[in-house]
Parts: sequence; C-alpha cells; structure tokens
Amino acid sequence: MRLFCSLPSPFARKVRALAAEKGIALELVVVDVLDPASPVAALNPLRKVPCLVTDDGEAWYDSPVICEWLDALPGPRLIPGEFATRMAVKRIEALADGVMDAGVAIRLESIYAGRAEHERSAGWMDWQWLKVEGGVRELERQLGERAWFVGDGLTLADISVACALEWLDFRLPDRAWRPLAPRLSAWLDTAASRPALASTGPAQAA
Ligand SMILES: N[C@@H](CCC(=O)N[C@@H](CS)C(=O)NCC(=O)O)C(=O)O
Repeated sequence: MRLFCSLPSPFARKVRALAAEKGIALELVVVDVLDPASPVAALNPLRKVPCLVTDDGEAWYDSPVICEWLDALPGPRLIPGEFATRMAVKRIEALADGVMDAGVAIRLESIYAGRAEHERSAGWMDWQWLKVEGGVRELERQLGERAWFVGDGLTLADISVACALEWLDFRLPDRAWRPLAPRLSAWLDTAASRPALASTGPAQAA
C-alpha cells in the first residue's frame, strides 16, 4: 500500500502513526501538494494529502476514511467497535482535525506562492487562530485528569490530538497554545514519546 503524503502533514502523520501502532507497513510517496503537477491530482480530486492507494489501485481519502480503512486490518483496534465509544473517538478526531485545518489555513495564508505579500490577511489568520484556541480549550476540558481521551487505552483520538498539537509547535511556534491548556501540554509530552508518534514527528521532516 502506498501513502501519498508530505512528511510534515499532521493529517498524514495520523495515518502513519495509526499504521505503525498496528504494525502495517506503508510505502510513503512524498509529494509537493502545492505543485500543480503533483501526482496526487490524479488520485484525489481535492489535491490533498494523505491519499492511500491500496494494492488493487483504489485511492482513499481523507485521513478519517484512511484511518478507518487501515483500522479494519488485523492488529490492535484504534477505533472502537461499540457505538458510543466509537462516536466519542470520532468527535475528538474531528476536533483535532479542525485544529489542524485552521492551523494549515494560517500556514497556507502565509506561504502560498500564488499570493503577493500585500494579499496575505492577518485578520484571516487571526480568525483561524480563534478556532485553534477554541479547539485546544475544548480538548483540555475533554481530557480532564485522564491519561487517554476515550476509555483506558490508546485510540485514534489520542493519535489525532498529538499530531495536531505537535504540528502547532512545529509550524506556528509564535502562536502559543500551551499556556491555554497546561494539562494537555503535559499530556502531549508523554504521548509524543510513544514510538509510533516519536518516529513520525514533524521535526524529522524538516
Ligand atoms: N480533511 C483532510 C485534510 C488534508 C489536508 O488539508 N492536507 C493538506 C496538507 S497538511 C493539503 O494537502 N493541503 C493542500 C491544499 O490545501 O491545497 C484530511 O483529513 O486528510
């Protein structure tokens, strides 16, 4: 199976970390999504990574769908089967994905080559940051004093949150989220040391 990705992408990292937890080997195909000639355009009409191409040539996107696909393969389940628990995991995943979406929007606003410097909007970036702050505060509330977001072990919820927060540290270091969420900040330092996360970290992509 081939995973079209960029190495710093937090969405692709979710998939890579979930696969690592399950012991699934993925062949990584690193692409530049902002290149109009990127091979991803022929696989995902939205021109985004990650995109998983399975051995039968089928292309799967986006990251929640790919995670479901991979989680159905043998190995520890990271998306619980029981409905209420499953939905709790999916909601945390959605919150983490929303934080990533807003963070990536800030990043693209500041680097997209098709935009002149005077076209970049500080107001738009601040609007996106409000979403990051809201998401981070809610994640802090949802975590509470627990070690895991849902239940008593690792799920896709924990992987998603760790990928979102480490990406913020990596790409948007001047916008501090940690003072907003001290418990989450401490939790991340432990969670990120897990081998599947440590081996896929954004700093390794730099
Ligand atoms: N909802 C998508 C979001 C993926 C996404 O935004 N990926 C970024 C890279 S981190 C991308 O490919 N951006 C290219 C673009 O927006 O043109 C997912 O969960 O996979």
